[in-house]
Amino acid sequence: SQRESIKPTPNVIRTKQPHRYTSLLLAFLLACSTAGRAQRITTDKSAFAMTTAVIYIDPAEAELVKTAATLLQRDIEQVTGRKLPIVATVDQFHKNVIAVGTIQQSAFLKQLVSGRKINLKAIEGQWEASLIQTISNPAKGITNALVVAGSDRRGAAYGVFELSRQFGVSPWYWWADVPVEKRNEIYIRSGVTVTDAPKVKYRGIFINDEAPALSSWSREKFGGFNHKFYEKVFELILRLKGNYIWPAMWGNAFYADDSLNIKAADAYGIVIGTSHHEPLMRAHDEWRRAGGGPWNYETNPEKLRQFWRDGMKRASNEKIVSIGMRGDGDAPMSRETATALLERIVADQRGIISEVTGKPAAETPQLWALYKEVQDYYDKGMRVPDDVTLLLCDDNWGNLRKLPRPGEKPRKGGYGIYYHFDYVGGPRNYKWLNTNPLPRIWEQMNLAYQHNVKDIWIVNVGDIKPMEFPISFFLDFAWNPEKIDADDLTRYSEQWAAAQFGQQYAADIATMLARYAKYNARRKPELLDANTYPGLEEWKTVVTEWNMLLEKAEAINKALPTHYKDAYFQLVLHPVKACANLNEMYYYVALNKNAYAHKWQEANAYADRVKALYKNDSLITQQYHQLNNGKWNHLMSQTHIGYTYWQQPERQKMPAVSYLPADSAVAKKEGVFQAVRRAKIPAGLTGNRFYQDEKRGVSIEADHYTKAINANGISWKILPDHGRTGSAITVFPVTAGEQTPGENAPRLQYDVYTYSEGAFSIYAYFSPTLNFPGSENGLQYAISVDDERPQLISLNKEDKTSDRGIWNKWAAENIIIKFSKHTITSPGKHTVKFWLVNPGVVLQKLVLDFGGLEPTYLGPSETLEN
Ligand code: REL
Repeated sequence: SQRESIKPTPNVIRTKQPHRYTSLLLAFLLACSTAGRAQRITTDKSAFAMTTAVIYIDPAEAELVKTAATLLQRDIEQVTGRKLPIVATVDQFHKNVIAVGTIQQSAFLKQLVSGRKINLKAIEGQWEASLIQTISNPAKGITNALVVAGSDRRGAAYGVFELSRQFGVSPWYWWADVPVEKRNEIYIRSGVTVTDAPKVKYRGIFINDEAPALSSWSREKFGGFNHKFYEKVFELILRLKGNYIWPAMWGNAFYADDSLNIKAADAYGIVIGTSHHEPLMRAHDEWRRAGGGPWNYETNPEKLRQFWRDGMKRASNEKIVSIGMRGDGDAPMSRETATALLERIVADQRGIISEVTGKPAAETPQLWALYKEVQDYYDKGMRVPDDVTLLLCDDNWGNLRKLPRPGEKPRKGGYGIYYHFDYVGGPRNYKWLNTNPLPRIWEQMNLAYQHNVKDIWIVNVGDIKPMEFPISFFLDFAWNPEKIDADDLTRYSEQWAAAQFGQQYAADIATMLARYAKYNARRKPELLDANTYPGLEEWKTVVTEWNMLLEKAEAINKALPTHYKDAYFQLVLHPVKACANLNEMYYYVALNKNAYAHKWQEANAYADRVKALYKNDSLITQQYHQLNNGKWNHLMSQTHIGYTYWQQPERQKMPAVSYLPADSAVAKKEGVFQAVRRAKIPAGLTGNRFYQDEKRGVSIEADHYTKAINANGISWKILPDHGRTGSAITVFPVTAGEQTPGENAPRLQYDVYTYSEGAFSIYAYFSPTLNFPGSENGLQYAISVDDERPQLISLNKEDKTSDRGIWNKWAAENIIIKFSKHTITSPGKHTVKFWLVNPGVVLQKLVLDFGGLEPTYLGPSETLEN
């Protein structure tokens, strides 16, 4: 028979996993350690009591400092019920003073400096730095001062919002209804000076793909994307310590739609940019509105120059000017577009910039975005002047495409990253819910930071909601990437959860935030269908995981005090509920198909269940829209069921199901119609029952190595919870040079035991990292078994475009799977060796296939030893 003709294949078992328990212990110890941020708030009643003070601010300060002081006044009032006076001079009537100001403008601060009551050297001349300090007897008649000093206007504001955060006003208090913690008094610890400043210069968000959800909402609540809307957005950005935005541009134009938008930007100190394909501060839609003719510099240069000149004249505020040119409306320029033409466009644009500003172009911050095909122009040699920031871009799916080489000559304008949490385009839009797990954002943005990308970090956040958690993380990480390590993500998430919901359930909530994003990242909800998981068993496992998560999310919802519930629904329960429901719906479509094909009578009940789950999807949306008296109406109106190609369907459409005529059904042979809701994972799934199962091969999570060999200053490090199933592993420093496998080379070893000998294959699963060094061979790894000669394999050199071909598969499946063949000549212990060649390679899983591996989407679940 065919079976007998198959070569003998080794049966394999795995050895113990030495790291499982150590890593658990480590996680526990980390969770117990105290917060990284210097805490200013105390319960010590002899400390500085905020409500006994006035807020002083010099009338000469910039609008932003006044805005910050007013918000501080409001925050204190929200917490304590007491409204502090804001005063313009400090005198003996004010015993206690909260002095908010900048080194440049505050008369009181200057007085303190000259009287040697305070030393501001630590922040002087810095970008956005702040210093917070209490001083007793700072001046005649004043008992105590709490100084919040900024090296500039945003520095002062960040100092204020750091305090607010610490005394219990979440940056999300308005945007996610996070309740403000009430207290009678806020005491500020004395004797500690805290200084802080960002590591990344411009940190911001792009409101994009804003229809239908955010557009309908902003229309209903504010009358559109006007200054009332933007004031809310700017306040949020400031509280999150960001400073930069690309405003909404789907049929919207920030400068043209409301002349007060620019004033709001200034009052909140937010730097405005226009997106990557909107040069010289003009929204794309304005060209359409103006009827400017062809968007073509060869045939229509005069009109374009005038259009851009007007844009520059109007944008008198703080800004970063996008330069360069793409095709009309985010399309590539024609193939024939010559680099020479683009260089001329840039030169002409800079001419306009200097003409309008009356200064050399280099004095206005500019960026050139290497988005999609524009990167090819760069790769073919096109350059822009050194003062322009090169905005490197991800592939729209959170995977960086290019980074400066380590040791590359620094550029004056430096580098930035444009990243995505939300996208409209292929292989499919993802705009509905948050599908961005922190570990991958961390890993990619850390890579960027370590490669000296420090000038701009901007992320496409779609409708803002429901990206609250990853937005917080992106901006916190941008503030200081050196403060958050891969191991700190659990702690970060717990602190974030505690800041929104209090300490009691913070750890559980953090786990849920991590879990739902991880599950969603396996495949974006818009890409799911009944065929996503090739086997019903895998489907069932996935749905069971979702439903267990939901069970937990609902239990916490029950236990949480009522005032947290609106926020909890938006931030935690809704995505879990909606995605558990969606996955289960597709699972039942798969069950229906299978039962129908077998003519099992259960087919009809499965079909009914699909209908019920489909309906439930809209009920869950409705629940969101009704929250807090309809405050968030429309925000979940993004269609997400019924996709037929990359673009979203106009309307949702239930997946097709089939009914059997009553008389044609036969009884099902095995299994029963059973809802997987609330089911526990069957014990067997984590036990050893696939031990020697040819169909499943042997599956090893990457972090469960037997031995990690560090060498040449390079160390292996686990990226906890990174990846589609378990954790992942990579090396640090990420800028290390290429390594050659050899006796003293960094590698991971995985011991396995076989009962026989023969040929087998190894599938290696990687995070979909792209060829960011742009090298001929892409990123490589090497693999061998025992003393075999290591095989050198490229992860990603086939990817040439990052918007078609094999890349579609990598992006959609969020994995790159590589394959190698091996032979062993005797049974017994064998060692799989995974060799480092290039850093940046992130290994998630190894699967050994002995000939009969059944198809799965996530790979077989891990094989465990007895
Ligand atoms: O995600 C992106 O960067 C682009 O698809 C968008 O920036 C693009 O401008 C689109 O919204 C419309 O033009």
